[in-house]
Amino acid sequence: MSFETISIIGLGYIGLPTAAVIASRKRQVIGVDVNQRAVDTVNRGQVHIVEPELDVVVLAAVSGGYLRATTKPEPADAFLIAVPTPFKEEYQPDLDYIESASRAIAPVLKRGDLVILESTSPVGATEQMAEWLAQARPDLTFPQSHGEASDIRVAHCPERVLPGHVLRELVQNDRVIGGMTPKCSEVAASLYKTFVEGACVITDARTAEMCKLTENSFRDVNIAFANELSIICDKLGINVWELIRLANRHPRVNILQPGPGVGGHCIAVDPWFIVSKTPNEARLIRAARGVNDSKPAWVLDKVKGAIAAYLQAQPGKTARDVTIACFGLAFKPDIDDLRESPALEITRSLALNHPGSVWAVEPHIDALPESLEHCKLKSLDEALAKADIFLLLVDHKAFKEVAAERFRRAAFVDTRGIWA
Ligand code: SAJ
Repeated sequence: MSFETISIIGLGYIGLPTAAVIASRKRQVIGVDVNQRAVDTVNRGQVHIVEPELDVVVLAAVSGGYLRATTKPEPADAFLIAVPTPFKEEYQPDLDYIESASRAIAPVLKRGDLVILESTSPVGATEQMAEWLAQARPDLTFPQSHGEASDIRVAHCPERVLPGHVLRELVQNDRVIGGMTPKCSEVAASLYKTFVEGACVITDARTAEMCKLTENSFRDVNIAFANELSIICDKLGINVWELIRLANRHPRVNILQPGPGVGGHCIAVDPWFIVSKTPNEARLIRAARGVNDSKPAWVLDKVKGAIAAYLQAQPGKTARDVTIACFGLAFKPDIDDLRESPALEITRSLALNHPGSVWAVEPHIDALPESLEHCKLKSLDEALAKADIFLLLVDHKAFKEVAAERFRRAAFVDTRGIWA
């Protein structure tokens, strides 16, 4: 099957790179987004999100005439939906964005079109999307009612790219393609094969949905194990990072790294999509979420302990005289993304509750977010020279390079094990 025109719905962290990569293969790509500013930015050949190399690929795609953006869906041969799937109250998946995207493309669908859901979704979401499309277009047939004979093909193909490496992983990663019927999978695979160098592995839609949730839950559970170990080891007076290095010498052990908690908008969210469907069965997955979500509070307790020890050693001083420097705000190393970052949450709580100064050191940003209005952004050198307590939150390269005599100057709490 040949795809003359491909439409990407949602020009965010996944949709825009995907649109640009497909356009770089000299296909006509129409990007659709409800945000007029994002659409205008893309049409100028610029980007509204930070991802290495993305600006170059988008500029080439737009100036070459292969990519353009609009707020209103237009006819195309394939539609890739890459909109957010957050959770709402009680960790229930929120499919509102998928529903509005489906309803928005429904009027322009025509016989033979392919619709792919890329957004990370709870099991059953692809079938639900097909149902919304069928309700809006009773004149067309869909796989849930007409199987292989349907007018419209529907598949789920979850994105799996790592922020910071999106352009490489989009092309090199294997893709799991779950069609609502075998023909749907086959047609979807033929689209991905136009730009994916990894294998395109075929399954059904529900397995593809669960596969993506499983990958991120696997990581969450394993990080929770590391985080729990760090709390146990702290109590027992053992350096957890040395312990993990030693245990990982076993050929069948591979423990991940503890930290201040799990951030980003994927790993801390997706396990809940499993829990919400199977609350009684997903016991370990739920417990892991609890362990990781409670880590920031534990870190704050450690900082309290460090302040108390500092004041004991400095009679006459009060907490008001103590300056705390927080090293790192991003949700993981060497990126500028502060979304759902435990480092940001911890710094914010300190800035609100500590009577002395709280400084943030984040080499990847120029200004602090509004939520840190009580905090000051400082350079690495100034913080290392003047703060009283160091709180290491992100293992940025710049922090790993700090010489031991500089960070040993003050008391520190090291949540990443690079100064410990
Ligand atoms: N983290 C630790 N210890 C570790 C590894 C990670 O504390 O040993 C923390 C990080 O600091 C960060 C969080 O976990 O706060 C998540 O970071 P990450 O690098 O594990 O993952 P993300 O959220 O950037 O991207 C994940 C990836 N999924 C997997 O690796 C299974 C990516 O491939 C997915 O495409 C992405 O989620 C997504 O969009 O779902």
